[in-house]
Amino acid sequence: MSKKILVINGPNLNLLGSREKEKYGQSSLDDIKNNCQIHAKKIGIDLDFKQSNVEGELVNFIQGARNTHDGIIINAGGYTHTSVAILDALLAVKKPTIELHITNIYKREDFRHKSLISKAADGIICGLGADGYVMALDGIKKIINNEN
Ligand code: CA2
Repeated sequence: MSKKILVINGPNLNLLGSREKEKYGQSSLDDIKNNCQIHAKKIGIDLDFKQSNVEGELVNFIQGARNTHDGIIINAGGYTHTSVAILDALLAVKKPTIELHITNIYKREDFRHKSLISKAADGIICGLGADGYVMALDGIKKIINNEN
């Protein structure tokens, strides 16, 4: 049976492609979702793709993946740098996890240099733009199949 991956997007990522294009690129979140779905089909994985601006909803998405998904790709947006609750949820569900950022957070303001959720991540992709999402699918497939 094919592996099922949950892609979770945090606050303000619903604005992608409409503002701050010089920072976050031209692609909308729907464009990214479509690209992910095309790539997922190509590599034989099932995909769910979600976004919320609400911290507790992100926690619910993670908890909801416990019995339904084989891995998590998460761009927690600004909550990356603040959310113990998201870290705790990821640690609790213990799924293969990739942390993802469109921008290189280490090239930006100091407060973005610390990620609270990295402790729960098997791998991190950052600074590769929207392409990072598709790369994360390849990465999580390898982690799940122990090919990394
Ligand atoms: O680089 C990333 O993917 C981030 O997770 C994006 C977050 C930021 O707080 C993190 O430090 C790094 C912000 C997402 C905001 O997205 C927008 C998109 C378009 C217009 C405005 C905001």
